[in-house]
Amino acid sequence: MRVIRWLGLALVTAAMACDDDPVVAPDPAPAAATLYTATGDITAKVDEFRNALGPSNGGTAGEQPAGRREINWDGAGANPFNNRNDFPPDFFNTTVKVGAVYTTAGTGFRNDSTLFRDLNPAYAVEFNAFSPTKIFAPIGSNLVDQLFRVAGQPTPAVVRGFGIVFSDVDIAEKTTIQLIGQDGSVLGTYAAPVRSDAVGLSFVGVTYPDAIIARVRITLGTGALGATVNDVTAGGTVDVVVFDNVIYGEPKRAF
Ligand SMILES: [Ca+2]
Ligand SMILES: [Ca+2]
Ligand SMILES: [Ca+2]
Repeated sequence: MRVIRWLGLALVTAAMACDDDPVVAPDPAPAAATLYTATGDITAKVDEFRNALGPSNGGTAGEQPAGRREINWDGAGANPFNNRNDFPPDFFNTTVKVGAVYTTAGTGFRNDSTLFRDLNPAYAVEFNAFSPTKIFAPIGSNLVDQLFRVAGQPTPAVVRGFGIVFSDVDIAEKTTIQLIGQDGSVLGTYAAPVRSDAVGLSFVGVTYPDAIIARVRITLGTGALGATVNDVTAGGTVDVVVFDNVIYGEPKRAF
């Protein structure tokens, strides 16, 4: 009995001590991510991901209440810049107003209508389009970041989901999307599955309940494209990977 009374006193003391302490919020629980991956015939999984984000907002400027945005690289407006290494990194927020801006540690970006065979003839048998006929890659690096903006504005934004179609993922766990929050913290890193059929497409997408993704670091295989850089399945030493459609939640103004 005495032991119990002492324990009770100890608990009361502890509670009083807590009352005097500054209030410190507990660390927030990690947000629950929903993962979508597919290889081979990826169409159904891509549609499932699109539907999870909601209806398409097309190129409507300004923040919309819900839904998604998508870049397929195929629109005629991009034609003047295609098959060059200087595709404008903000094309998909200034010319086409879908709230996407790209950065890379490399030297530029290329939107290619030849399956990159004009860069290296050997690439034509490696790469394919999901949406014909243009596919995209950074030049001089295999890293590219996608940042989000309120569509058509310079205002930084966050999204609740991001998905991407890759072409020619040959090595497991190397082609990834790393989702990053407003404070720079890594929300999660997710790999695209290795290609499994003659077409060679892979999809990875992630959704969260709320718009918390401020940036996505996209890692394409293990090395940059190049005129003398052959793919690992064509006698080379690096896994070259490019991408096609990117699909993401409606960009919401970041606070
Ligand atoms: Ca395309
Ligand atoms: Ca290959
Ligand atoms: Ca490859």
